[in-house]
Amino acid sequence: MSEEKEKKSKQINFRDMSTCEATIQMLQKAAADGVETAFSRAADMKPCPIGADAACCKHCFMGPCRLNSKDPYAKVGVCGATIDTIAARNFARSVASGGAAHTDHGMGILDVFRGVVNGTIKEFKIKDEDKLRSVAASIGIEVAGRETMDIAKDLYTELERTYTQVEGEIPFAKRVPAKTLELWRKFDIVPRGAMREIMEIMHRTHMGVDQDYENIVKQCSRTALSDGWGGSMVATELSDIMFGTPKPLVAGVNMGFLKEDQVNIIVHGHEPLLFEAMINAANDPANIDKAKAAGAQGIQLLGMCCSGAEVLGRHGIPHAGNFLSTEAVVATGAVDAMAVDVQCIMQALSTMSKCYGTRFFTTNPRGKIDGAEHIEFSDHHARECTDKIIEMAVERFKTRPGKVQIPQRRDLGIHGFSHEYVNYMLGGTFRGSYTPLNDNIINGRIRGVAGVVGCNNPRVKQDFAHVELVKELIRNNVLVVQTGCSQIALAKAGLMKPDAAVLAGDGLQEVCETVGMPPVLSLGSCVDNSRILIACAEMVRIGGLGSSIADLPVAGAAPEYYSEKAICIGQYFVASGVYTIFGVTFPSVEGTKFHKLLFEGMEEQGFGKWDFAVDPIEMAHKMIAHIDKKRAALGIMGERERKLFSMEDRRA
Ligand code: BF8
Ligand code: SF4
Repeated sequence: MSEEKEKKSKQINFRDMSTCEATIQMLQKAAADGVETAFSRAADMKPCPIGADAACCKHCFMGPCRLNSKDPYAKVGVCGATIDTIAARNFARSVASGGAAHTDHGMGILDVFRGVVNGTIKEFKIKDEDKLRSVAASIGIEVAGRETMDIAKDLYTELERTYTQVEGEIPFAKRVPAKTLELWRKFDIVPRGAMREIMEIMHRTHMGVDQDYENIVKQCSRTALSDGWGGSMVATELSDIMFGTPKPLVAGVNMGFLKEDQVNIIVHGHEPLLFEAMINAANDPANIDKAKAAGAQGIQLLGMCCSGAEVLGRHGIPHAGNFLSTEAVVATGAVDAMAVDVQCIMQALSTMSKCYGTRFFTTNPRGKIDGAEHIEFSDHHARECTDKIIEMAVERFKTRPGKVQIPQRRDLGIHGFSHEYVNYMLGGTFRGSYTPLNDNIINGRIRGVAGVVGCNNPRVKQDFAHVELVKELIRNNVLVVQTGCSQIALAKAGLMKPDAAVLAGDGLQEVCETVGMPPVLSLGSCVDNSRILIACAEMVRIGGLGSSIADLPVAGAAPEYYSEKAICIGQYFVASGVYTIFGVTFPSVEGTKFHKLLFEGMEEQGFGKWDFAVDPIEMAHKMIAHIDKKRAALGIMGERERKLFSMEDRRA
């Protein structure tokens, strides 16, 4: 970086920008080495205030048109587009892009499933037959007395419709509680295939098409639902079927899992395919021998971001850190290779890797990066790519610059909760069920359930809002479920250990101690937010908490989001009936009709609603207030009975 920038970067107090000790240490090292990161770049580049309020439009070349967010109705664009149209269109394009990311990821998994089903792919197989049967049964496929492969073929054909169906409802609409589905039908937002919904949103946001913010928001809901109950759910369910449904296990998070005497390989990105193949390659004795011949003790694989979060829960592979640690980890000098696929890969990793001699590989034809070495991953010849990366990593180990610096932080916790396991954990083997969860919500030991998910963003202190928000929620007896980078933040803070229950309110603490679970449950990657949707549907089905998802005492939050995927996730939760609050910034102007529709109108229509707060404690109390509002409506606000659930009660 330039001398002036370098001076500035050295002046930054990274403690003001992150609460992750390992990341802070490595950011300081990078600054001392004269290497810039997202933190220093963010300090150097203020966000555009007009863009931040979604008050500019560049959807055609009569513009770009910039409105004044201080006086939003004073001006219109050259074509006459109002602030509501402009903001709604910008929002819609984020939903389309975020939804496309998840559904295309799901499509990649579906491609492999097709290969497994028709026998052309040998690297992967159907690992969890029970899950295959239960997913098939949930969408009306006959399973009794049928061969696994016959069911798998039918499941493939059905799930392909999630993408391609031109009319009618996507298959997983069958999992939606009846009253929620009825509301979607009333508003005509039950998704057809995701390809159609995303195409339509792109068409409608072209200049001169949909210029009614309410109509645009309806299509936002339909497209987002085709992600949550469509592409993301396909990704989760087929990944479980092929790679195994997660069950709780002890696993570690943080940079201390890099080993000075081993060949360290980081896999960063989102599709579990590359990672699963890499695990097989790293366990291959031939590859281990190569590492040993180079003087290493072995091969250490670590995850980052979402595919890392998946294999953390599925296989206990250690996780090196969340989104804002991806550059910092390279500064250790201990990363011999970083292999990436798609999403949340900062382009700067390419230059950063050069500075520290890390071999940096792109593997997916969708995601090449200038300056990176591309070794393409093929579903049909997965090991060609992974073996080559291991070979290059071993080469780099041999020539590793003498001194590496690994922050010695390792945080163990329990990961790998799935909707299926929560069922089993609470209800036991013979009567797996959400009944005990509902009972404990009704009797008030658990006040409600919150999903705390999403990214890091260098505009706010890394991990701070995630950790403070979750601590405040559990202190108030709200059970927290997590995915994505948020989950890694809480794992680093030690909240995924059962003994973290001491930080919970007495009711939640009692339940955690009885079941032996932590007060914060780790569910996986961002596509695994679909597990939260299924859990909500199950809570409705069990009964006692209303008849639609909108009746449940639940709330969702993404306190440090940066990604368009998060906007899509937020919209599908809101459209499913969940109160959803975001931090950092919100892309609309307060007081405008579009803003009011998201923050008030949708709830009046029977959906959930959007909300916004930067301070995590304020955020927690807004979520708790919503949970209490739902409890009051259900008539379960009263004193809670001081008795734990028992088998006797359940039989009665
Ligand atoms: O899908 S939480 S920073 S890694 S976008 Fe990205 Fe955000 Fe992390 Fe995964 Ni999700
Ligand atoms: Fe301006 Fe309208 Fe073109 Fe947008 S679509 S850039 S508001 S003229």
